[in-house]
Amino acid sequence: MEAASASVVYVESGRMSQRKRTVIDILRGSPGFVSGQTISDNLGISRNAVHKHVNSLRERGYRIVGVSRRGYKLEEEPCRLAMPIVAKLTQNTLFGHSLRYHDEIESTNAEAKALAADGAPEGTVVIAECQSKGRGRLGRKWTSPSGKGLLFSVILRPPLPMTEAHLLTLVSATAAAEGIEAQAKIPVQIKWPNDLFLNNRKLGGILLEVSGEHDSVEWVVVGIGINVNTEFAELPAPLRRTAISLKIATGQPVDRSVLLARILLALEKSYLDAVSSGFERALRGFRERDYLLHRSVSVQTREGPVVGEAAGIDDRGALLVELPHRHIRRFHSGDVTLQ
Ligand code: BT5
Repeated sequence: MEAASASVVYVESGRMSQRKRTVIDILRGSPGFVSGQTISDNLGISRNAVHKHVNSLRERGYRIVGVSRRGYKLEEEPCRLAMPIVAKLTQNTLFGHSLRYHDEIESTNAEAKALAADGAPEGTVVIAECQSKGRGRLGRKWTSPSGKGLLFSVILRPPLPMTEAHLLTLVSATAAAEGIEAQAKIPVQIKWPNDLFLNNRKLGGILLEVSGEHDSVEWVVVGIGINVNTEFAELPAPLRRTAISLKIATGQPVDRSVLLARILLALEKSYLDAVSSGFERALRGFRERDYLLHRSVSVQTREGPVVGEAAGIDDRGALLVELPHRHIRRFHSGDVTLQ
């Protein structure tokens, strides 16, 4: 079901069942606790089923307290982007003409790919508060609590050969870094090829997916995930040693709607500049923020790890690594860890 307002389309995921909506409505309607029995009578389901709905709502960002013999109380609803503000700040721009907002989705990249394959125009943006199957590269996962990060994907139709499409990862990472720096007033670094880094930890990631034939790109989907207002305790345990959010770094909450608009505007500028004048500006932006430069790194390759000192990127966006005897090796893709 879709409802259009200005350039924003609110796409109802349809994934939240009527029962869950009713549970929320009942809790909203009461300032105090509501017993599990009241909810189960109202819905005609068992108390165990009520408990399961409550747990699933908690996963979607609803803070519901449960106290035995008293019942449940809704303390906080998940934060939502103010899409009219995003639309206003990006009005009359290429990346502001079609903003498709989802409360919940499997993956904004998967949705944008389906739309692109269906002919959606360049500049279509898919945004979600949370993803049930957020994707990283190589089948990895991207996780983010509802309403706390930025999760979005932009459809591009660049007049580029397939051999240059990967450079759009650098364009996107640089633009995202610029948008974040302008808003949060902190320097962001980029870890080749697709990570946004802050205080030696991962703040965000870019996932580029490309379709084309022979030598011409048909469409590109740029997916961007950024930890914005995520609290340390909300990070999944395995990420607590490697990840960071803007809120954790600065102690201040960040207006996600303004940040999204800033990044879309920066991305549009860098993208249009890259397709009309080449990748020099993006390469410069990357080099100013190169997290790996002069660090001892290990690059995973099919033949095993290659260890050396990171020596920047070349004009094709390949990572340069200096091996013993000043021998420089180029990597066009791969995973890099610090030694
Ligand atoms: C990335 O992959 O970093 C690309 C992430 C792109 C996510 C966006 S969200 C919107 C759009 N829709 C999607 O479905 N995806 C895109 P990669 O370099 O493969 O890194 C993935 C790894 O990052 C995981 O294996 C975790 O170790 C780590 N990770 C997952 N979630 C994280 C988070 N919130 N913060 C920091 N690290 C995270």
